[in-house]
Amino acid sequence: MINKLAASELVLNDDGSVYHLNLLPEDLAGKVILVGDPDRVPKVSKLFDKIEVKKNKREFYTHTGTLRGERITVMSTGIGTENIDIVMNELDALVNIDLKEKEFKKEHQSLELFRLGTCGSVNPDIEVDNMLVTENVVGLDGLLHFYQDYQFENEFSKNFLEKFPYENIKPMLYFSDWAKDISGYYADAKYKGNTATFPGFYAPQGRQLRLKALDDQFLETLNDLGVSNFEMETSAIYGLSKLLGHKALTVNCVIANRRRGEFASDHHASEKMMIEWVLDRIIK
Ligand code: R1P
Ligand code: URA
Repeated sequence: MINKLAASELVLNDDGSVYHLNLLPEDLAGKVILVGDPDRVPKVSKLFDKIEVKKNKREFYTHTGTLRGERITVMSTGIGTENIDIVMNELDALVNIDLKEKEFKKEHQSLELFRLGTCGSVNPDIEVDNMLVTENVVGLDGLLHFYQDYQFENEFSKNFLEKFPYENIKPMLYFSDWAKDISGYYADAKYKGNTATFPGFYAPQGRQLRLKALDDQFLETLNDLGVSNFEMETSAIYGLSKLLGHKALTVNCVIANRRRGEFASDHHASEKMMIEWVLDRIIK
């Protein structure tokens, strides 16, 4: 492997910060909350004791501060796995690459990443306004096909791949080792499940406005294969965390029940409940 990275490969801003996230290594804590919506960042950081760093570029807003004496970062990723590709590689560069020398560090640092997102359930029994922790994730987005050594196997993935009926879509499956032992953080979560991540919100998730989706039975088919909920980031977070040696755990607030056609009556209240629930558990 080439050790010294070219300026075109590890791109830095004039102040030495990583190109898209606009952060320096000292701006980042070891525990990082990832949210999709930039407006969710201040909703999290207002619960910190103090905020030391506020930086942004494009859809990537970062606040770092302390909570109950521990350093913590919250960052928005925007929508989609293509943004997660940037977030994960640049977060990793901040801790595992010497940005001045452009060389890999000898000691590996593992980050603890917590996605706090929103999702739609495809299991009719999973009710809106509740949180769901992702154990396994099915990537139907395609990002991880561009990396080597990407496929992870367990019982869920074997069964899913064997029965997945759509020939033109190549699923990638990952799981969080961490979610298997969530006793440390999320033991009392109401729902644990298998999340599917998509490269879109409408037909990719089986929504039909004026255009027809691939299959009228898409939600039922995926639910029958064990999928509990749909969103747009977790496959890339779990897959790249695994490859880069970071720990990751997703909690999504269920704001839509797709099978019953229901949407949360007040998704801001559900989001607030999720933020408080997670912060209470990750920093005691
Ligand atoms: C779609 O509305 C967005 O909401 C979900 C999806 O994953 C997608 O990013 O998550 P966030 O609320 O974290 O953005
Ligand atoms: N986010 C998604 O990606 N899908 C939903 O149904 C709800 C939130």
